[in-house]
Amino acid sequence: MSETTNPGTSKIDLTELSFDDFKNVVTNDYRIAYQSRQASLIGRREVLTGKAKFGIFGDGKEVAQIAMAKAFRKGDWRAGYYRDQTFMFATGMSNLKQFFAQLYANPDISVEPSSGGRQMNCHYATRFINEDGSWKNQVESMNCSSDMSTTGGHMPRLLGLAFASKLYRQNKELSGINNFSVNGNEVAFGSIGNGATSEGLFFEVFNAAGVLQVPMAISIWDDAYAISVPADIQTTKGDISEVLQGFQREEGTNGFEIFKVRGWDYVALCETYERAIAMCRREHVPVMIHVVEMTQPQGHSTSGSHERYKSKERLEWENDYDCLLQMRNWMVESAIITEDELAVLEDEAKKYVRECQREAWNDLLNRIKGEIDEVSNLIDQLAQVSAHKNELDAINAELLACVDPGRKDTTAAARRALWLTVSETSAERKLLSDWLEVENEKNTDRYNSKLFSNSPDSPLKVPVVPAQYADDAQMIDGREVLNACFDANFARDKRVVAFGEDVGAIGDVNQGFAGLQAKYGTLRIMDTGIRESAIIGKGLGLSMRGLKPIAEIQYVDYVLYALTVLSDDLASLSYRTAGGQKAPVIVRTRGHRLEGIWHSGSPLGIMLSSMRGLHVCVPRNMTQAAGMYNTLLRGDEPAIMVECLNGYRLKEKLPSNVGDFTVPLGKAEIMREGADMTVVSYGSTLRVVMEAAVELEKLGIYIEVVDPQTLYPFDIDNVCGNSLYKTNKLLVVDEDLPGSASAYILRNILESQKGYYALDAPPRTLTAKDHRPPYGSDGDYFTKPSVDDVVELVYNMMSESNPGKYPPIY
Ligand SMILES: Cc1ncc(C[n+]2csc(CCOP(=O)(O)OP(=O)(O)O)c2C)c(N)n1
Ligand SMILES: [Mg+2]
Repeated sequence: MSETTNPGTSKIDLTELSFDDFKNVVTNDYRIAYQSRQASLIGRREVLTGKAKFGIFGDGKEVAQIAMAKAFRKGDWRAGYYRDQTFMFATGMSNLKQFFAQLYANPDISVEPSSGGRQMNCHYATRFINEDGSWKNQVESMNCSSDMSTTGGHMPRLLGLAFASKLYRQNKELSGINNFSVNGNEVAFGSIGNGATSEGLFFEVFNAAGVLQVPMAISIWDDAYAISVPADIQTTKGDISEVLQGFQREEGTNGFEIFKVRGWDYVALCETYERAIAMCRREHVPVMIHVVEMTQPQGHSTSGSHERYKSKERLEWENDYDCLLQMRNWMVESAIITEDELAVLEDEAKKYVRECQREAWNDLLNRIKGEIDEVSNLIDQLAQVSAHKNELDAINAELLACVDPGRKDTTAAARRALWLTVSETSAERKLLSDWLEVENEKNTDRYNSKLFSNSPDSPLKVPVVPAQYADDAQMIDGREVLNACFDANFARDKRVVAFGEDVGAIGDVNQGFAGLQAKYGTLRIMDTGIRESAIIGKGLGLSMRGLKPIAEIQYVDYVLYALTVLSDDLASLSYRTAGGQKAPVIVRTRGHRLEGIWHSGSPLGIMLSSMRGLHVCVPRNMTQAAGMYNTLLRGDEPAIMVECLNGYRLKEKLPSNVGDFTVPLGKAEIMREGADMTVVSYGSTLRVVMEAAVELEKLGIYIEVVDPQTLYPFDIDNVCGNSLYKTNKLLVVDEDLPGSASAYILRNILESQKGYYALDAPPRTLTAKDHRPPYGSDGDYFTKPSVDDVVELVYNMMSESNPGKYPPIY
């Protein structure tokens, strides 16, 4: 069979088409929808017979997606959810063979380009960056941002994708950039289930789009259920477009254009999408198309059957109003096609889908069979010379008997054969272990690669440019150093934009952007509403479309309000697309000690464990922060920067190359040398430790203070570990909770850097207490590590080792 082709769907205009053309268009649409339905039916069977793990399909949603695809153009974007296979087939962004390759978790991106087998089926993505990480031309392709399984999780990204069109249209400085936009004409298409509209993210983004007036077209696929929970438990009045009527744009107001259409009415759907999207594209008004009366012919997913919770009447209604059946009836009644012609079409479609399924299955199976042959030959050869012939034969027999074998079976067989023969030496055994080594490398690439872009533009590869200082360099407030850095970067690169709460007019609550909106305009430095998830979503969408966003979360404590977007979407993007997509967002925030329970947070442990896929920068002062911004703004990977809240007014020396010097990520610095103990700290506690070092010197103790500067990556050159080999004692100080970021740091030093072997005393951590810091200086003193705490803990550790020299203080 030739490579699967996607006929695509064409515009339907009853006034201009001849009957034959019209018939072709309609027939072709029906064919795509019918093939898609077959894919769902076969897909479910493949799961139930054990060839795939799980299946969720777009049956019952086909016809609306055909209509939506007609309005989708090159340059446009999709951010949707797991029901959109028909849309993906109809636009040509995916095809049937890829559909099955994903169902079978084929890790080869040439066969399964959406996720390289990493995501469940119907989780789509187009690969919009090249192998080397560089951008493809997005204007010439149709673009699909990567799906997630979380209901509504994609909404913030959708907003950002739409917002990019607005900036490309309105900011004339961007007009020279033509591989991302043509005058902002691109529409961001979203889809979401009726149930998922109950999520907070939906409402947050919906409101933001109404305010921002962006070309966002959100389709709600309403099948009246969210798994088993019916609409009246999900939605006020049981009807989302009804309750959102207040968002309807009126004469002289902003807002949405809201449409409601039935999911089985092909003609109405085509007309609605054509009208809605034209308006959205032309006027940059957000539109919502509420598609009602949709069905789920096979229930929600392969996890259960809907007969358990739908009434007999409902199930009968779903049969009668199946969109394919309704479209079919309409085609026959309107004399567009005959029953006989349809029978041929349907028969061919069934065969075609089956063929695609078989090809996809055989593609994977044949590769694995080849690997089984290889490894079983090697085990067989080993068996001939081994004292464990019988056991090795048994391993082989088990491998060869595997039903639906996978790579875990081949690798496990090789590993077990090597265990058995651990005390033997032979050329045959060496061949097997060599094979395993090569396979392990390939499997690491298949299953563990691309957490970051790792491209030539990775921030880890940005050249290091030291800060330079004029002889008469000014000492200025830390915030002014940052301000000068941002100013230089806005001037240097017109793609840089910054936004957040109070970022625009007043230049953020600590004045880092002060004066910059007046200088660079409201399309570069922007205020936003109080909507942290939407802020990060904007960053995601803008950065996917070639801009360089600095998305500000006012205080680190409010990062939690954007955590799902940061963790589920941004952090996992590169990994879950196997390097097919990237979003180099710089998240700017500030934290550590100040005053009050929600203004003193330092939840680095939360960040480290939920945002693997972002660099985590914890600069000790604003100069280091500026250098890290300079690095990140020249790189292509996402990061979060936690500035020290209590550092903006401390004086720092202004580098003469404030917009150009770079602080490399993952490079720890020794802040003070000492032979008695290695003390590792970062952010605001670093200053505390430096003060403590002065006091300790008076007690005859010399600590070596190390600032890792970034927690991810952590101290690439083993500066901490090497220091520990000198001092043999280790203390980690931070103001996160006990066992949080400090445990992460310990693990890096003791395990990864092998520091354990250098210890001559138990390693310690000094952190905040288990609760949040009370408001007030006393609350801070008794909750967060103070200079006094550091001095005493260091002293006590020395005293434990040598009580004669360091008698107990009290
Ligand atoms: C954040 C989150 N909560 C819960 C789930 C589990 N879940 C998956 S699909 C689903 C129902 C979604 O219903 P709806 O939005 O109406 O879409 P439909 O599947 O009906 O098309 C639920 C609860 C999830 N994936 N993500
Ligand atoms: Mg639903």
